[in-house]
Amino acid sequence: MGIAKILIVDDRPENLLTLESLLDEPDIELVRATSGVEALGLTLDHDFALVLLDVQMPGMDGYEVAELMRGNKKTKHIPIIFITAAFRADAQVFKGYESGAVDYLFKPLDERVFKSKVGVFIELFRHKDALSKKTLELDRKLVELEELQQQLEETNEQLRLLSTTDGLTGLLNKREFETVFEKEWKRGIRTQSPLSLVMLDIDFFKAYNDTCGHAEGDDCLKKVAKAISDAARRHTDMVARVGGEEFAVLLPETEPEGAEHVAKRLLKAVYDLAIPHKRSTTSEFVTTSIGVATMVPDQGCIQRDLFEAADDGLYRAKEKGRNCWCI
Ligand code: GH3
Ligand code: MG
Ligand code: MG
Ligand code: MG
Repeated sequence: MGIAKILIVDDRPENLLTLESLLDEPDIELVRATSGVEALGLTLDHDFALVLLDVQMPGMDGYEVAELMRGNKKTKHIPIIFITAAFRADAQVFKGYESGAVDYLFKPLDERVFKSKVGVFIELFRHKDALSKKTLELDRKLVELEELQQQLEETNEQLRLLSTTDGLTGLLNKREFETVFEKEWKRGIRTQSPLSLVMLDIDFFKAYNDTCGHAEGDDCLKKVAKAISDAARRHTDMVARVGGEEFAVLLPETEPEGAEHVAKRLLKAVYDLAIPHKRSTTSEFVTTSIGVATMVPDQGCIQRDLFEAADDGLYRAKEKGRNCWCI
């Protein structure tokens, strides 16, 4: 248990001695003042559990000290007990309460009454002290919890990215693409607007890997992915890596003409990367074959039909000689 500090204020040293003898306890520390001014100064420097204040003092009297303490933010919470020779019926007693005293004690002091009243304030002080320590501890815990919460959010975001994107290219992965595709298909049913799908496959990529090595193959995949991503310009366009060297671009609310336009742009964007490909029979550079399809969801068709139509287009583009697109 901590030490409780009590300020005793009296202009007469013999009165201070009486108070000291009554308060001679190991868990109480006494601080003495023999004037109002001295007492006020001390209340600013210490955290007192209680002030025992003489009323009649030359210069600044007890009432003035109490009023000034109540008027100061730093000292207004400190309990004050007046010690006076006045009688209980004396009108002065009320003045004391008005100036901010919490209690009165009368001289000559009754030891039992004195000790029990002082004891109440020491108890109160200890409770307050323990409470403010708990509050501090709780504040610290709260900060820790907020930090943990933030870490958790960051981890969740990392997990979300890991589970929805492709590690090599940063594009949506196949699973996320299927989720998005289904969502857009359902939205298309509600809005009855056309949904287009473009499927791309890199030409002779096995040969590219075989001649340049797997690492350079990966590098090529990254470049192609970025070119496709940059060329799909609408913020609603969704680009995914759906196979080793296969990509899908979903174009919501896009008519066939718009989708064909995008297909042409994608074809050119990859070609313009000018990545040398020695074993391609159609071009000196890495190229793609592209299939395009458009459907208004639910008008006599299911989601799978759109995927198969785009895939058919891709197959025909390969048949046609690659580095081209087909509807
Ligand atoms: P086609 O023109 O008919 O599409 O021929 P292709 O060689 O591109 O097609 P195929 O399906 O025979 O080969 C695809 C190759 O893609 C096989 C594999 O070496 C390569 N590949 C698939 N995934 C990866 C990958 O993550 N990194 C690398 N470097 N290569 C990959
Ligand atoms: Mg006095
Ligand atoms: Mg393929
Ligand atoms: Mg291929």
